[in-house]
Amino acid sequence: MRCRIVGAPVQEGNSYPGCDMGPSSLRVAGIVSALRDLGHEVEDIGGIQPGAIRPMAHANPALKALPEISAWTAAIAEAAYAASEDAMPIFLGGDHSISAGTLAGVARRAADLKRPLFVLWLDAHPDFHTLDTTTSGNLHGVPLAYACGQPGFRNYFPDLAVPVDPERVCTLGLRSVDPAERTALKQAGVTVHDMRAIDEHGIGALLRAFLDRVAKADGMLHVSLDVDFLDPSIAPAVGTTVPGGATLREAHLAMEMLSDSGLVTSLDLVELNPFLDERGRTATLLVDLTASLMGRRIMDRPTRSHSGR
Ligand code: DIR
Ligand code: MN
Ligand code: MN
Ligand code: MN
Repeated sequence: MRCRIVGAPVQEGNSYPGCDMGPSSLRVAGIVSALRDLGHEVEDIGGIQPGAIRPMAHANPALKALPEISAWTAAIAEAAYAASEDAMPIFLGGDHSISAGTLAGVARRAADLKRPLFVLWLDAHPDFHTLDTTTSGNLHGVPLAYACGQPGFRNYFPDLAVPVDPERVCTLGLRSVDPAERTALKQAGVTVHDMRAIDEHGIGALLRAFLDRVAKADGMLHVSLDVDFLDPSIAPAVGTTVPGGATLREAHLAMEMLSDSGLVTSLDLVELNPFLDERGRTATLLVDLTASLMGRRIMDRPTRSHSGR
């Protein structure tokens, strides 16, 4: 497979600075060599530059860095569209606001190819706020709503070439959902699997059902992996840790099933804050998970000791 690594060093969508170092940390942790070792052809195109910032006023006084994230979204959407032409793009965040752009770009690509785009959102949070409903004002809380064409983004974020159909979105791992998000997710018809569903049914059964839908529809599949999907005990390097997340094995099983499916056409690795990491532990885990998603199997895994490295 041809993979294209695209850095999106955005930190303004999050109130804890440091996510702009995410791409560097993932590169140091060996993302490129891990993919090459699996036989993939890897091109690292470096980092996206933000577009021109234009001043903006909005009625929601909580909003933070709206002009900056709007400019980033426009630049990332263009880059994502271009990067997905002849390769599988792997976007290195950056906070989760980058997915406003990555989803906009890959949705446009899927529309060109006349294939339905499905989205697997692996996160403690659904990031389904609009500019009007967010109370934290952190724009890493809005990308999925924006990409799904929820109201209130016009004149602030770039117009979408084509929205993602919310009925083709599956969120997995939720355990922190704001009231406005609950209502909007239900109304839009997003498939929501919270941590309780994972506990009760197992991550494998939930993911299998979704992958079957994608396969039946001959869909493309975008996977968006937020570090806080994982339990903080294994992935501490994120500003918004929430206890009770996916275990190491749940996460690897999900990646291995995604790999077997052959359906994944693009990937985000987001919210890694290397300033909060323990000697690259979380970055290394993200690289290992990406390797599982791209074909590494237990029998081929490098041996890691119990020291966690
Ligand atoms: C919360 C937290 N729903 C917000 N969101 C986070 O700020 O809107 N998303 N942390 O990843
Ligand atoms: Mn998120
Ligand atoms: Mn999150
Ligand atoms: Mn987040």
